[in-house]
Amino acid sequence: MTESPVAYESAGETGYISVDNPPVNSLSAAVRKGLVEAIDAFAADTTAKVAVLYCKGRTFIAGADISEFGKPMVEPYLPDVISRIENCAKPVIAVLHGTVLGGGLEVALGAHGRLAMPGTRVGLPEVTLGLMPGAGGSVRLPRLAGFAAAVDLITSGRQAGADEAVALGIIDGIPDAADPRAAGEAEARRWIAERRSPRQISGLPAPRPEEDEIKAARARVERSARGQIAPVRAFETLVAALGMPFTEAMAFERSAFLDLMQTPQRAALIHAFFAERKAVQQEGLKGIQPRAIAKVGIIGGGTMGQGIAAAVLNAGLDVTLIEQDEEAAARAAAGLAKMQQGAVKRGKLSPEACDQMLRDKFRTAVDYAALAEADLVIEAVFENMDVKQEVFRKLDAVCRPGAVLATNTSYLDVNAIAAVTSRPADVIGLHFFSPANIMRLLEIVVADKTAPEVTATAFALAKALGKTGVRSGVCDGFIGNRMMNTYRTAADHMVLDGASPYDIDRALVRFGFAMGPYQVGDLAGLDIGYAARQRKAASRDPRERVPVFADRLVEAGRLGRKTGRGYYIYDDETPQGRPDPELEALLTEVRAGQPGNAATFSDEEIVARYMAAMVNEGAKILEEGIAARPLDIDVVLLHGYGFPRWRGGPMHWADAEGLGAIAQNIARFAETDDFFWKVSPLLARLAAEGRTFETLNTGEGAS
Ligand code: 3H9
Repeated sequence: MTESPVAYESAGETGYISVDNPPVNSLSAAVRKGLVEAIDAFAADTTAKVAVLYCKGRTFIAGADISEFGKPMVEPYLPDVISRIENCAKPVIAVLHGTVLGGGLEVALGAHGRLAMPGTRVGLPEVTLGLMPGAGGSVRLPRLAGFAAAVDLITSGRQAGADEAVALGIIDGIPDAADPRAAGEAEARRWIAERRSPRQISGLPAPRPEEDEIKAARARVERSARGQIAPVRAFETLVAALGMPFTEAMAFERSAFLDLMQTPQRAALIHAFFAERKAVQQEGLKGIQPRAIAKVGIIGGGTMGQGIAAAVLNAGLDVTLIEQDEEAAARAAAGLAKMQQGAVKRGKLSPEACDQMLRDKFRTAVDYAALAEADLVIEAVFENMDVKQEVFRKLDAVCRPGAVLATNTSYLDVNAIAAVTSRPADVIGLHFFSPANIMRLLEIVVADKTAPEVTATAFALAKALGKTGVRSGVCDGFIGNRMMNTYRTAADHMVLDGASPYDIDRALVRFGFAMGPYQVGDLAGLDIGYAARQRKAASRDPRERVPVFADRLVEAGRLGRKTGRGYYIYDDETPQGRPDPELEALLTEVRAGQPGNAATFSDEEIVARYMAAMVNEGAKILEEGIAARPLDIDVVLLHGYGFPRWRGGPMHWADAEGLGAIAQNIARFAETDDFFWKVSPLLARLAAEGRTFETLNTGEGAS
């Protein structure tokens, strides 16, 4: 028989219930069963007057065991476990530490008193998994903390720090004790001396918010839900349950929770949760020690170089930034300081820490010799092969043996960059996304000769910077930009064939993207794509369709937001952009003489083409081994390209949509354009075999 992860220990007048289920003490079936048995043991313990419930390891219970979701539920169910705790005739005090989330907080709300160690964070993050609290969280929290706080925490899923949790009445205090057990011991002694009896949250009256307050809160929740059903369902359930007796309210919450459990959004969000964690787990790197990184050099102090410098400094590392001359170096330093001030304003950085890091950990230089001691150098200069190769030649000359040499190129061949050095094994691509101090994605581009130790170092760096590293092989644009180029092209073809860019943006925002492709283009600057098209013009296949309209805009000086006009017009009245009435005339002119230029595209057709292009390119990327697993692609699109998280990423979306349907769509599109639309053999094979991309994530049937 395996030992229970929950223990009951009788120690005189205090009983201790401890949970030990690493890594995060999630509420597996064994923990739920163990909790019931421990409560029974406490109830039967005639000497113990108060029980202390605490957890071993890094955190109090961090929630239900997410890996059990989607599988048949096993008794005892969590609401029943919590009700056993709450209905215990003797008081139970929960002592919290770490991240007390979801079912973990619900367990704590079943206890009769709650303390939280300094640094504890509490929250009900179920909506971030497409769920809502399912074990009394939305029924007990309003009774304890009031309507507004409960709605805020439950519909946003955000975590509150210990101080805020005290202010909201969620916990009773923050003890000054060595550990949760010691804190519980002292509190139990106090309760025994004061002869306290259990205080049940279920016995408190539910708040009665005014209609206006409910209406305003509903509007806020609906506005921020952006396509997600869980926050809205959680809100409506919470509100309706306020008018019900406690037991009825609990059953009502449970039924909404079980409904949400069946939704594709829940499956997608949980896929995203595990994909993020699996992306950084690299089987091939097990046991390989990363190199120590303390001193980082950055070449190039433009927006990207500044963002990388900020991210590296925020991780506590030392930065030397190289610019061409003193003036450019001063500009870069000023830009960085402004960026860090922004972090101070957002409360992400204390003013003292900001001053200290800029003073002690950051310097600029114009001479590469300043990089002699660097452990890692990240090049972020102009995107041009000759320029980058020149930088790497210089780095090769000055850097110490063992230094990792990284390029932040977003398209160029990392093998060709490595080849100009005498140490290609030390060269790797680190593709940051702008703004680099904020965006979570880091594409780790492993070149042919990159040493595994260098790749391991890149993953360790990503973790230290608080980013999610995703491994990519070398190809034009790596995983993300290569896919973006393809789905952007599918959008451009629709425009050439008669669709309005505004309709395309609208359809894709409705699908859940943060922005449509033409809004993104305006934000990034239309000159970027223009320059790339000019570069490739000479080698272009004559069958390739060129988005002439995009060239025309640039040639007319309409570069996007930075010039106040691109696809949209940006002015004081409409800083977010409004459609330009002159664009249609330009499009009509460009389309004249093109085949199929009178086509109309429904929102559904727009999404079908855009997504088919994305998924098909993803399949090609897998076939070529550029991405190792479909989940890596999902993480790239989720964290770097505004893909709606509640759809799980393009490859997960494709599985849910059905690979057969997507392959058929591609065949239909190819009837009029078989140059662009070529179904990936991998996609065709999976579709024919009735398989999903997910089977490649698990290794099942992979080839
Ligand atoms: C819920 O509670 C529903 C209830 O209302 C009702 C029920 C009836 N389950 O993130 P990390 C694993 S919904 C299973 O790298 P960190 C994770 O996969 C749940 N596994 O560490 C990883 O495994 P591996 C509400 C879990 O320190 C390892 O633990 N709760 C769970 O950066 C370490 O995780 C949540 O949504 C879980 N619940 O962050 C909390 N949590 O090493 C979700 C983690 O094999 N969890 N794992 O890759 C988190 O937010 C973070 O994991 C946490 C720790 C903040 C706890």
